[in-house]
Amino acid sequence: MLIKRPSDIPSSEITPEAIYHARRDFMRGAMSVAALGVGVAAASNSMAAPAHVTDVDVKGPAWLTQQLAAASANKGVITDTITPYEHITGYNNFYEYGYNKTDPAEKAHVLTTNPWTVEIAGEVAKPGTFALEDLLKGIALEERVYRLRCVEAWSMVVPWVGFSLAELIQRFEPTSKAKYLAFTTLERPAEMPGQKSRFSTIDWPYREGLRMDEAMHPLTTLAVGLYGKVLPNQNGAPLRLVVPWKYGFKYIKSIVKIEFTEKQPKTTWSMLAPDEYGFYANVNPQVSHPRWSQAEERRLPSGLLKPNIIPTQLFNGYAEQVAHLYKDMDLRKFY
Ligand SMILES: Nc1nc2c(c(=O)[nH]1)N[C@H]1C(S)=C(S)[C@@H](COP(=O)(O)O)O[C@H]1N2
Ligand SMILES: [Mo]
Repeated sequence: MLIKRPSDIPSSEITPEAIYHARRDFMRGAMSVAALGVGVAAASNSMAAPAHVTDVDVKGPAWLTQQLAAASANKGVITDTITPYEHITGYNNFYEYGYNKTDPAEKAHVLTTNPWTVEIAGEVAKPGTFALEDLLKGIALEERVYRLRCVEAWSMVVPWVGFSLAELIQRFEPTSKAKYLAFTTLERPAEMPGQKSRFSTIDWPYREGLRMDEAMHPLTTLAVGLYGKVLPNQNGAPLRLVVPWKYGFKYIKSIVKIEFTEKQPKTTWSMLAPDEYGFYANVNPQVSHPRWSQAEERRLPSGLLKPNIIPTQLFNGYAEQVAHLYKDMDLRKFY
């Protein structure tokens, strides 16, 4: 395996894919070395990960690490350059930890994500509260490289590891009344300082929702990993939603409850500012936010000298796959 150690290459030359694939190869290598009975420690030393990767000390339970290592290769269809790990894990929106982009990376490590349970409720034949491990049993994880477009007009390209939400939905046997899904984030102020803040305007817990056909779409993903590893807490560990054709605020993090409902559920940002943020939140360059245009986006990494501004695509570039879901809808009205 002839891969330069990423730490030996000046950062200006690092292509994110190189790091990514080096890491994947390393994980595969470590697995086979372990199987041969050779010391894994020695293998780890010779293929040390770059500092910024080990900075985020993501330790998941053994069952999850094993499931991640067995994940199949990218099923995404895009050729965009993957955003470097340190940007995906260092520039976050997660108001449970504060309003600054660096708050989540600084504070989310205290969150206890193991054990973790998810309540399945509402219009299903088989409701219950399930340990994450049981929820994921028998599910084959896949790498999925998708664009993420935040409503604030920045974007990145993220190599998630996860699976189609549809797979999970079918297990619980939704009733004929199940028209929507309502998701809820953990509420645990002791570990989420933003939930205690007097300056917070959010009515905790954070909530999101999808229409059933959106939830069943094969692109709609529940992610448990990032860059082949356990999802860092700042990115919504241990379980977060990914809906690549919608604005980032739909990608609810650290999910503890999924309820099947007959009526459209209330969602955090549309409750807070209904004129600015809708339930649908489909990426649309033609429908401006009341305070800014959505025609363009700043693709990370982005700096003062190289802002890296690119045009925003309808449905974030996934129109071919998802436009039919909205064929009879006025996208200006249902934003
Ligand atoms: N619980 C919760 N989920 C959340 C948020 C949040 O503040 N709390 N922010 C959302 C927003 S606005 C965006 S853009 C994405 C950012 O995900 P990332 O930090 O993994 O890039 O998470 C979304 N999910
Ligand atoms: Mo966002």
